[in-house]
Amino acid sequence: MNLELLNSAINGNRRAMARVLSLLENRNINIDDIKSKFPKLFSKPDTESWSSIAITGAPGVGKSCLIDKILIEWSKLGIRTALLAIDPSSPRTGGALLGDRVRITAIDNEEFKDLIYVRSIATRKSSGSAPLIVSDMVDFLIAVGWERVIIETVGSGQSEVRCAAISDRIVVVEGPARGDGVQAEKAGLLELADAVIVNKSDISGATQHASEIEESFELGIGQTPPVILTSAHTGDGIESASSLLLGLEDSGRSKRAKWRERLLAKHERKILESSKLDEILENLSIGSISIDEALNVLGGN
Ligand SMILES: Nc1nc2c(ncn2[C@@H]2O[C@H](COP(=O)(O)OP(=O)(O)OP(=O)(O)O)[C@@H](O)[C@H]2O)c(=O)[nH]1
Ligand SMILES: [Mg+2]
Repeated sequence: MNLELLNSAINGNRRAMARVLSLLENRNINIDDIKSKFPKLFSKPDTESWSSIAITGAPGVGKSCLIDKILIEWSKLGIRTALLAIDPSSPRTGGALLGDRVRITAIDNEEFKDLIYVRSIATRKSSGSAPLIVSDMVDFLIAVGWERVIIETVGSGQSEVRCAAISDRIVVVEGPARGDGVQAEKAGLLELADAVIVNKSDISGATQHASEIEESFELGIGQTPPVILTSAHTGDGIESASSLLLGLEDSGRSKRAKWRERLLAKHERKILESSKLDEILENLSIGSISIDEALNVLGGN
């Protein structure tokens, strides 16, 4: 382990921090090794508020535009925020797409530069490990002093949903109604929501969709998460959304759904990263062991 690099990252050198994040992303360094070398950094007292928040929702609903505005609001309060934008596009075309998908202008502001860190992560190559890689990166960012970490991820696809589930809070972003109400897939994502933002309130159908979502929540059990209307274009609702998110509570009903996803992610990682995986796959393919036997070997401790 490169202690000099780690010390430099811990002391606030951004380039060193970015290099450590790359090492974590490429699985060339283990977060547990960093934790054992710098236990104090990772043993911060439990604060009342959350450290990581996922902003998730369908492509194009305006997550990035919204985050841009939220970053500005939080920067005005002096809050240091890091954004990890999960990009599911292929690493080959990713380079060009990444810049496009994350339109964060808040960092162009000299005044806020030191308060904001933005990084894209192309997850295609990491398959099932993505959620736990993101989780390691979040832990590191918080250990080196970032107060809040936002994870932007599209809310479709198992891996993306799990990237959201590793965070302390989940915000689901929606757009105006498209006439299809609240479908099953959407309901699955809404189950994880601690808050819902219906963005593009400048377009007709947003208010209607917010009501549809509220109604769908009323049918469920437990506490209903707040549903907020915003427009990242006109700025309507941004200030109140930004402050609501800062103090957002863990909606009890989303807790179990989050833990289910975390459990599955951890289990999947255990299997995918096992040194015995190749051998077990070979044995399965020649029929010398059963699936249950394979799981006993791979999923055990
Ligand atoms: N009318 C309107 N358009 C918006 C609003 N917010 C974002 N948009 C537009 O919606 C499009 C998508 O915005 P993004 O912020 O890139 O959406 P995203 O959810 O981050 O998209 P992906 O990262 O690709 O999943 C852009 O053309 C934005 O200009 C809004 O409040 N009102
Ligand atoms: Mg985006």
